[in-house]
Order: sequence, then C-alpha cells, then structure tokens
Amino acid sequence: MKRLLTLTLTLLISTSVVAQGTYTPTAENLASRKEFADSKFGIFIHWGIASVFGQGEWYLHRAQLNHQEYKKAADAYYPHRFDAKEWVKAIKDSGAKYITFVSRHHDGFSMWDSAYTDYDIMDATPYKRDIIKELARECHRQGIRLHFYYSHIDWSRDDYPAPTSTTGYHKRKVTGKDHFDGGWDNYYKFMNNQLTELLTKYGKIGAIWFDGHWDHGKDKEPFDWRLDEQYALIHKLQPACLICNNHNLAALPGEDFQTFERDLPGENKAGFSEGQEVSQSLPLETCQTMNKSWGYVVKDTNYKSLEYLIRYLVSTSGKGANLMLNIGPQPNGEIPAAALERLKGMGEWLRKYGDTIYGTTAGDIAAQDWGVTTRKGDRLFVHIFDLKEKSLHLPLKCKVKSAKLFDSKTHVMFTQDADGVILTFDTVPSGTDYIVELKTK
Ligand code: FHN
Repeated sequence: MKRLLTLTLTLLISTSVVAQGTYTPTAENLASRKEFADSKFGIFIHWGIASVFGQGEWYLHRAQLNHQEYKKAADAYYPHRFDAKEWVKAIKDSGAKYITFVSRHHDGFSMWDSAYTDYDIMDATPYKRDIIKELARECHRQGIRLHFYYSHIDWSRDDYPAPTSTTGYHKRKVTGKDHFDGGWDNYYKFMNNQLTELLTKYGKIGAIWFDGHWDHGKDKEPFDWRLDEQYALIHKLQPACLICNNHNLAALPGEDFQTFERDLPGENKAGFSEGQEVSQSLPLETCQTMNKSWGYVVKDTNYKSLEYLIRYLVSTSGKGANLMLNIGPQPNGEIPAAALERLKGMGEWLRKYGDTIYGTTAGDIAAQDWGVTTRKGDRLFVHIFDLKEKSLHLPLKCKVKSAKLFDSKTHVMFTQDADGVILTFDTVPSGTDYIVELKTK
C-alpha cells in the first residue's frame, strides 16, 4: 500500500513537472524580465507585527511562543509614522528600481485587507489602513516596480502542513497536535485566493517572490507544493508578473528569475546556496541585509558601511545579478535612520556612476582581489576597489580601443598583447570604486 502511495505521489510530482515544463513566457513576461535584469538594484522590506517585539521576523518560532499569545501583538500594531510617500521617495532616491514588500511572512499575518482571513492589518489591528494599498498607490505614482514576497509557510494556521515540515516541531510542541486540521488542500486554496487578491486589487505587480519551500525539503515523502498550478494562476492573472522562489535550488519550470540568499550567485558563504546551480538563462538576484537581520531587531545596529554596500552592489552587477538590499522598518512605521543614511549614500553614488551599473551584464573577467568588471555593449567598466600598485593586468580576450577614467574622462595608458591588457596609472587607484572605462572591439 505504502509503495503504491509513493508511486502515485512520484507520478503526480513528475506530471506537475511536465506541466510546468510546458511554460512558455509571454512577450510581456520577457520584456519584464529584461527590465528587471537591467534594474540591478532593489529594496526588500520585512515588516509586520513581529516588529512590535523588536526581535526579528522569526520571533514566534525561535522563542517557541504559542501563536495565540503572539497574535496579541496585532492589537498593539499602530504604525502611526508610516508614510508610503516618504518611504517610496527615499527608496527611489537611493537609485533602487523595485521594492519587494513582505505581504505575509511565516507568522501568517497579512499586510493588506484580505477577505480570506481576519488575521490582517484591517481586522486585527487598531491601525485599520491597508498598507499594501497605500504602498502600491505610491509605487505606481512615483514610478517604481512593486514586488510581493509571499510565504508558503504559515506558523499560525492549522491547515498549513506543519507536522512533516522542518519548522513544524515548534507547532507540534506548542499545540500538542501532530496533524493539521483543515488539510493541505484548504491551505493551498487559501494561498491562491490571497495571491489572486494581491494580483487583482493593487495594479501592476512586478513579481511574486515565494519563500518557505525549503520547509518541506526534508520530508520522507517528497512534498508536492503544486507550484505548476499556482504559477499558472499568477501568469494568467498578470502575464508580465515574474515568479521567483527562494528554495535554494536550481530554477524550476515556471520561474522567471533566480534569487540567492546572502550570497552572490555561485557562492555559498552564508550556507543557503550549497550546490545551487546558477541559471544561465534567467535574470539573477542576490538578497542581502543592511545590518544582520531581515525584520526589525532592536539590538541590531550593526549596519554594513556605505562603502561595503556600494562595493557589494558593484560586485553583484559584476556577476550579472541584481542586488536586493533589505530594510526592517520600526514598529512605528519609520525606516531606521541608519538605513535611510545608506539609502541616501547609495543614491548619491548611483547618480554619478549608475551608467556603469544599470543595464550592464556580467563583466568579461571573474571577480579578482582588486575588484570586478561590468559590461554595456562595447564598453567594459573596470571597477577597482583595492590595488596596491600603479598598473593592472586584465586577462582580456577582446581588443581594447581606448581607456579613460570614468570620472575625469582622462586617458589611461595601456598596452596590449596576447595575454590581455596592462593599464598604467599616474597614481595608485584609491576610493570606494575607481572606475576605468574601456572601449572594446
Ligand atoms: O525565513 C526567511 C527569512 O525570515 C527571510 O525572509 C529570508 C529572506 O530571504 N528568507 C527566509 C530564510 O531563507
């Protein structure tokens, strides 16, 4: 019997893979992918009732709380300083081209007026303002793409298949239940109803960014998330809406770009991307925190320096990927001052040097100790972060026609042979990013 069940499950999963395998992106979707790939810089926003505790978005799980107790935070959530106009302006001024807003994280709280739950901003809080509606209106008005993060996990609902999941032990412990009540089918319908709301009530949405697939990565029987049907629904509602899933795997059929958590594509310093194959055809993205946390953590004032963040953005572009940098707003609705300062600094830098970042593809040379390269048509940008001498050898295969400093437009001396190009400077390059522009054949 068990074998028959396994066989049926395997068949079901492979059928869904075949169904997903037939996905052909529409022309609008391809145009949207191109716009996304060219944008290079986006902002991630982790915000919700968890911010009230100031302990990050995993607090419910990490502190082993009963979700009924945790839910009481909703009644204390009154972000009276939230101003969508100010948020969007600060983010636009940073040079970011898209915002990915957490519509519902693993705690299950919805940041919009959802007809499918009372555990949302309108019904469960005294604030009673549809945050997503206000944010969407401003994004559309100020002209910046809006993406939604949507959690596949739900630590509050009984119909989320928690028992077999990696994070589910907490729910079992707190509730004493080892089964789920409403059933997976019910939860799946709930998610699709919510996704339909997000894609029909708030205008054009640039992407849906899923998270939580990994929660069933270690199930004894492979878990079928029924992504094919869910992805098809999204593409039917908004064909240009891109789909991304932070599952730490190679991109699955139906997905339109691939994301990497806290790592550049192909690297695994943070430990989420082990063996994760890098797509050769889809746009790529790296998501990274500004301090060490996603959601607001009161004691985490450990922000990365502006210089570090600029170099990280440039290095991400050097890999042909976008950088999505995270902000965890405070419970009162303000973006922390340290984050605002960094947004301002990124904007100032991008207004001067954005031409070497936006619309570029990966450079010709893999990242080196001294820096990285980015390319736009016949222009190759050499971004020097750290060089100890006045000359730099570039193992280029292409022919260089001219070399000049991006800033001052002064010519840089160069020689070329079969091994590549040697640039010679008057002084040792210094600064956050010393950029040389090469015209190549
Ligand atoms: O569990 C989440 C975490 O809270 C956060 O949202 C990050 C963002 O990429 N994703 C998950 C961890 O992989």
